[in-house]
Amino acid sequence: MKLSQLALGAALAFGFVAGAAAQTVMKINISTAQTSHQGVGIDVFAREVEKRTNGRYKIQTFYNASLGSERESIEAVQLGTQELTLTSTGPVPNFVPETKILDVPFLFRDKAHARAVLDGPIGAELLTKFDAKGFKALAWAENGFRHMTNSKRSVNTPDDLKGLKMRTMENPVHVAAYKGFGIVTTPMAFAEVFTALQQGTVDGQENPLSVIIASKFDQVQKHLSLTGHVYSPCLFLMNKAAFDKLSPADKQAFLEAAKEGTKANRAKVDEDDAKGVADLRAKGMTVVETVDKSKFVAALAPVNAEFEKQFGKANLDKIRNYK
Ligand code: EAX
Repeated sequence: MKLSQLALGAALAFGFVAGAAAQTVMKINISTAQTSHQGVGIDVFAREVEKRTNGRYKIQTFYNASLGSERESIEAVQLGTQELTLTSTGPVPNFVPETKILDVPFLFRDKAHARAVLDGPIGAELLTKFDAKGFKALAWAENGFRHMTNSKRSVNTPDDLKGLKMRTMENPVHVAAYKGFGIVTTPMAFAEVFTALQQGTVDGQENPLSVIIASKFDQVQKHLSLTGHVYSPCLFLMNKAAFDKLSPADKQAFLEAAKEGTKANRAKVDEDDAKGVADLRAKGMTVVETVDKSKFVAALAPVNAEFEKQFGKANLDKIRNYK
């Protein structure tokens, strides 16, 4: 072999090794479809990480709970067997109990209020609570205001909820609140919900319009009521050790990519909220657009008294009155 050939071989071999070493591949997943508000969020996140690190980090995206349910994925991120996940905060209190306060029904007036709280000092402080549990919480994102669907009847007043068997998230605050409405609660991972609705294991479920649309629940549910009973945040979560290994500039890149992902994700929630009702009616659902919220709030008075004891009225008021 000529010297020049040897040099070329060495350069190729070195180039290959250096190239392989220079790109770190990480995984992120969601429980909903790629077309969903969450899918848009992680697709933008992946693109922005690659762009901002000049391709040194590649983010592989997985949809439809193909890597596991939200609870399983949070666990995997905590253990470090998976680097990243975008999840609703539904199962998060099992890991970081401080987030539970956000699940209190009728806490937020509207999306602008919720986003302001999460993007402000209250949200920032909550994000720091993840560090001690093995996570780096990169940013809040959004699932949206949750609404009730079922196969039995139109829900106009809280009385209409009595006796309905509904799937809930694996979240203690939700379960307590929905029991307060007289709902028969069945906590279940999201991936099982479509089949449970189809087979009639449960009568209904509750989720934001974005999730109802992306998951085609109109195929297995007749009635939708815009109860907006609870706001559902999402979170970009990363394994803490994986984050700590990044250079300062790359840390910044991941944080900014998550912010960009959130922007796209919230824009899609807004689009779904604007078009969702017409879309779901066209697919055959009966939609109650306006309910008397004060009646739903009143029905939860005993449960709310419990929540005020548990979380402290001052803490709840701090969120309620945040401007
Ligand atoms: O994150 O479990 C749920 O109902 C969630 O809202 C859904 O998985 C989207």
